[in-house]
Amino acid sequence: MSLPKAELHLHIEGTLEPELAFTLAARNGVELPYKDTEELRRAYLFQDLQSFLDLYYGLMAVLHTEDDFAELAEAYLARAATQGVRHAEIFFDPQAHTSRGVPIGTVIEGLARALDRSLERHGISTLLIMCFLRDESAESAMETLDAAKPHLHRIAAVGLDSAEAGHPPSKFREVYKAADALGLRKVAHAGEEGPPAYIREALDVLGVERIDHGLRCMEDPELVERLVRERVPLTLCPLSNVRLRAVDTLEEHPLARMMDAGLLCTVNSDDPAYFGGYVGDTFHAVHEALGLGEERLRELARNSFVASFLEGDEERRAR
Ligand code: ES4
Ligand code: ZN
Repeated sequence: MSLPKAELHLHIEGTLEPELAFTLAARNGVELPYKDTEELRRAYLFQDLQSFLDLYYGLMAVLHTEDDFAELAEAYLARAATQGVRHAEIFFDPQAHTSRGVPIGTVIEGLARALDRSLERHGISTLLIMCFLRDESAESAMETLDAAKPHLHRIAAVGLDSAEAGHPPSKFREVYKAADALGLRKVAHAGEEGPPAYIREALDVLGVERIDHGLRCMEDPELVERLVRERVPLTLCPLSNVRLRAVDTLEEHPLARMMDAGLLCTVNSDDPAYFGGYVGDTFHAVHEALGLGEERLRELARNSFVASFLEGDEERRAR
C-alpha cells in the first residue's frame, strides 16, 4: 500500500546506497576500506548508535562536490516518490562535511539543486533541516549556524543529532536561541538512546516543536501525559530502533502502545540505506510485525502531514 505521506525524519547522508558510494568514490579518487558493495553491506551489522555512526561518517568521505550532493538527494527523492512520499523534511549534517574540508555552501547548494526541482519531477515538496552534531561542541554548532547565514533562505529549521548519551539538549541552549532569532524552526533528536529527561530539556530549554525519536518517553508516564496533552509530534523510526538495538525486535516495538496512549506518532525511515527500508517499506513492516491495521496506517500517514511544517493550502496539496 502506498498511502500519501510526509517523511519527517530522514538524514540525507543516510540515503547513500552502497552502489552510489562506490560510484562517487571512483569519481573522486577516494579509497574505501571495502572491496565491493557486498562487503560494505555485510558491515551493516550494528551494535548500537555509535557503531553505526562510525561507519556512516566514514562513508561520507565519498561526498565532495555540489554534483555529489545533488545526485545523493535526487536518488532519494526518486526512490521516495515510489513509496508514496509527497513531502519530505530532510536533515543534513554540515559539520560531517565541513570537518573534511567541504564548504557548507557546496553541501547546501548541491542539495538545493535536487530539492528545487523535486515538486516538478517527483511530486514531492521539500524543506531542509540543518542538524548540529551534539557530540561536537556548542561553539562548533554556533560557527556552523554562522557559516550557513548566506544560505538561510534554503533552510527551514535546525535539528540536533549524532551520539546522544552524555550530550543533553541544554548544551545547545544558546545555539537554538540564535537559530530562533533567525526565524528558523526547531526540532531535536531526544530519547533515542538518551533518557526521558532529554526529551523534557529539548522542549523546555530548546523550545522544539517536534521530538525526533522520543522512544524512551515510554519510561516516564508523566512525560507521556504531557506529550499527549501538548500534542507534541514524535518522529519514530522503528527499523532504525531495531538495527541500532534500541528494541530487540520489531514485534516488541512500542509504536502501537504509543498510538494507544494518544501520542502523535509518525513513522519514518531515518537512514534507509543502512536500516533495511525506505518509509513505505517501514509502513509495511509495522503492519506485518505489529498487526497495525489499515485504520492505524492511515492515522500514521495523516499524522505525518499534521506534524509537518506545512500549513493550510500547502498541506492540503500534499495530502
Ligand atoms: C542518526 Cl539514527 C541516528 N541517531 C542520531 N543521529 C543520527 N544521524 C544519523 N542517523
Ligand atoms: Zn535520526
